[in-house]
Amino acid sequence: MGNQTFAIIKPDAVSKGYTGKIYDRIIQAGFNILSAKLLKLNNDQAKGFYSVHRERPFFNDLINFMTSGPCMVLVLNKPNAVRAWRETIGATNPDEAEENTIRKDFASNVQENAVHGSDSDENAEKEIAFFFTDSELLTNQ
Ligand code: IDP
Ligand code: MG
Repeated sequence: MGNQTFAIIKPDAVSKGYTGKIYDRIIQAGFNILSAKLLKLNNDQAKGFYSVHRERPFFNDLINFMTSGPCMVLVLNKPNAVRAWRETIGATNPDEAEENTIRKDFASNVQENAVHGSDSDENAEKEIAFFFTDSELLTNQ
């Protein structure tokens, strides 16, 4: 299992002022932040990032949501990072998320669900490379 995963603090959470609280959760859960930046996705970035979902009925809404305002993209480091971060964020639908998970505490609904987490080491690597160059990671500085 790899030690890195990719996270997004999504536009709903940034606009509601939850960035700091979610950073606290990241640190309390034992992750090191290897890189982070605040950016506003454009249409091409959002469609490229979520291309696996392009046939899903919620795709257009998802792209509109993800481009609606600034989001924070991060690279997180911890042993078994992908699984550990998915456990920290909870289920996609906050109604199904466990107590004390980020989505349970900060998500509005199944779409505006506060955070993203990679679902495999392979996708973590791809998603990190989508937003960061190697030299932007602390491990390479
Ligand atoms: P994940 O973020 O937990 O990995 P995915 O199934 O990969 O969940 O879906 C990607 C994103 O698409 C979700 O985080 C959420 O923002 C949105 N999404 C997923 N399922 C639905 C849905 O049924 N309705 C609306 N939006 C959805
Ligand atoms: Mg996913």
